[in-house]
Amino acid sequence: EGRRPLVAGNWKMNGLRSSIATVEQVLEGLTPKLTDKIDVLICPPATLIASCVAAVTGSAIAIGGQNLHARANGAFTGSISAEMLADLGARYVILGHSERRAYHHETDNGVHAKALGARRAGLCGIICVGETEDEREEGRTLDIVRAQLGLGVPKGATAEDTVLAYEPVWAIGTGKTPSTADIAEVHASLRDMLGTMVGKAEADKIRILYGGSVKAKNARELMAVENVDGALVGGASLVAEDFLGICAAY
Ligand code: G2H
Repeated sequence: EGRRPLVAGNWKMNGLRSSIATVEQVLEGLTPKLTDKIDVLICPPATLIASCVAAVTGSAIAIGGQNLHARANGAFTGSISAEMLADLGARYVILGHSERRAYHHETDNGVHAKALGARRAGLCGIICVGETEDEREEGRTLDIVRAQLGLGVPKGATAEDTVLAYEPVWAIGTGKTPSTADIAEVHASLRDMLGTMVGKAEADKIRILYGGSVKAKNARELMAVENVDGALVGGASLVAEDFLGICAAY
């Protein structure tokens, strides 16, 4: 398979200029032995992208955004385009995170448009999917995530422009995680669906991250699950020691 794992930190709406120190600590703590094996990404708030990029220049750490507007420019007060993120040196962008879906009414079609925007600007889009607690209890998990994938991921997606992240909504920031068997089932189903969309050869190259209460303590077990190609980390990415502990799962 040979998929290179990606450990991605999502700072959400956290971080002031003083938080650049966290990036520097992560940088210091990453050994070449580790960065030979994995890709490391930090997605700070947009206000810190430029200074984070400056802090990691020449290193193995990539910087990304947490959202974008699908259009390249225009009268969209308060919005930031893929081109603007790329111009700052961002290389990835998180798309369709459940918090954006819940609080900003993002739809699968909207995520699709944003993914096209990311591709247009040369960014890799990390497209998030995941079921709510009710949907899981109703046995609809696979239907939900496959529908989100089918509508959100654009035609012709490649491993260069697309990463998937499975984040069960009920596991986000709650300390709860699905069983490894449940994660394996969802990831296998997503990979299968990707295969029908982009062909098996490309689907086998696209990374599928797990996200939702990943901590240094559970990372080794979660990252060992088949078809789990890394982690999308929220809370535990805010403290360098915790984030490095997750990276060390590899
Ligand atoms: C899920 C995750 C990061 P946390 O949102 O995307 O957050 O690790 O805090 O559950």
